[in-house]
Amino acid sequence: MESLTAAEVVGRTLAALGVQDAFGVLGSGNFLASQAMHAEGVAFHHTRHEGGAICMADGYARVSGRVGVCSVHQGPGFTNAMTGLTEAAKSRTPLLLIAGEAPAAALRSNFRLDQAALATTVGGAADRVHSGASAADDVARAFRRAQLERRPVLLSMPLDVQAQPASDSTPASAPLPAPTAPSPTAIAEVAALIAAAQRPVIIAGRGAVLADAREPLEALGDAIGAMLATSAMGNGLFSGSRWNLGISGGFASPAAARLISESDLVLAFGAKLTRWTTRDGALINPAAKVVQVDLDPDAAHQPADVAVIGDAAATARALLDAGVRNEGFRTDAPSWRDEPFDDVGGDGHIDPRTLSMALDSMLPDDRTLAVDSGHFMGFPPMYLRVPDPAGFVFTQAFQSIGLGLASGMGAAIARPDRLTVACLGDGGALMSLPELETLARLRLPMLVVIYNDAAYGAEVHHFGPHGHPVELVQFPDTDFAALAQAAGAQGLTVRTEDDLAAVEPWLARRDGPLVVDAKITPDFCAEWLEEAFR
Ligand SMILES: Cc1ncc(C[n+]2csc(CCOP(=O)(O)OP(=O)(O)O)c2C)c(N)n1
Ligand SMILES: [Mg+2]
Repeated sequence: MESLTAAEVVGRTLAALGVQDAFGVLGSGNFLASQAMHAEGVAFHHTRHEGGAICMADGYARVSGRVGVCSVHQGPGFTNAMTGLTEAAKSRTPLLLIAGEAPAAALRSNFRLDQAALATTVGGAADRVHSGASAADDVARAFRRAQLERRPVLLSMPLDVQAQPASDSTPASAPLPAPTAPSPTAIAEVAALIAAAQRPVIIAGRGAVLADAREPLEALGDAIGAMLATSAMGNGLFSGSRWNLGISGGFASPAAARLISESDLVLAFGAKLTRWTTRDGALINPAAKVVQVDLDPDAAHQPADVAVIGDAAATARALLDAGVRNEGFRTDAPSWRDEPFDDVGGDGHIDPRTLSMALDSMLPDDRTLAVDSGHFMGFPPMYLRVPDPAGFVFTQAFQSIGLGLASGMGAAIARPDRLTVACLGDGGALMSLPELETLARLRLPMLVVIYNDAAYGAEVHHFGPHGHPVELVQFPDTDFAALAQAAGAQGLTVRTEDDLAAVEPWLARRDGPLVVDAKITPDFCAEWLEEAFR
């Protein structure tokens, strides 16, 4: 048999583990491993910046439930991926990042860098291919760790080790352990609080999504008469339910916010109750009891009356098994679409709410919504419905701008059965501009909507009202339709609702990406942002 190198075995092992797609930028340090996995049938999606590659792997993992795989060159290839890696770590995305590494003895290599320290400092785990003999096991261990710990794992591949002779070995695949069950004492304490409550509300977050907890949480809601809500990260978990209040926090409609703040028992499942989910605590009634169910004992951002260490689904089932019942309080959930507003469009600008509502009506329900960061970011989750949590990719765990486009692209590759819509600000779009070429080159049938106010609107609305000059964060208008066309995508400029009619024929074709440059009213500030900066 022809002899293999460790680099080749890395790629072959990833294919043997069932990896179907990988994302990356190739350099000499990751070429051979990536080529080897590609030769074994793994689709390799080449981006133009490692920041895009890591975000694509993250978005892919979030909507598919599979491990995202990203491949980068050592040193700068790796450091270019740092922001996306941090976002993935904070979002608990299972992701494997394979990276070249300068040989241990190459003390003067330009590429020399303590990659493991950097990866762990941002919340990832770090491992290494130790030798040719161990290469297959090293890959399998790192891969499993990403699944088990639900976080990104860096697998560094020192160049000298990559060249060592190695052989394939079938990676052992033990089943993943059962979800953590809550303690009976904790269940009894929660049951007592439920029995004493008049108006319980369930707020489910990303932990509930990862635990696949919709069904037991809905059953619990039925049993105890609770209204249902999610954090922004859990958006979509209760889609279609009559009792679904939507997102708790700044993005909640006034009617939903009132109902949450009137609740006397908040049951948080896999939701940290951050300042965003609670509007700085304002949505939690001072008299309300708070129950925090999480795998992480340190998850709570609010003091909880009862903290339960447990998986969200397992805990909801344990409560049902304990026979909890209450009449509670339920009412048909309000929605943003029922809230009237005065359209502020005109003068060549479209109101971002009008834009979002019109898109919601036009686009197929079977969709994935990816949203970048910025002032605009509330409009898509408020007005554009998603079918389930896999239909929502919200890259806000690190609150970075510029991650939404590539995350959406990864999601589009993972779920070609759905229309992916990436909503970006003009600032975030320009920060991720290299991936416009990738988007066009890969011919992803995606809709990119740029909420273009020709400004870092978040900063304009933050500092402007306090009397600061804001010209530094206001820019000449960018023609994104022209940029899209130059990159090989279709482009459309939208200034009125009527201009959106041109999206319809594209929807029928979906023959590659369409970039909509929506010139939104620049001086209109969303209420949630106004409130956050007050
Ligand atoms: C990488 C990064 N740099 C800077 C910021 C600070 N920041 C937050 S929002 C924002 C403006 C984003 O502008 P744009 O994408 O146009 O969205 P808008 O706020 O205008 O809706 C900036 C610069 C950030 N969050 N992340
Ligand atoms: Mg902007």
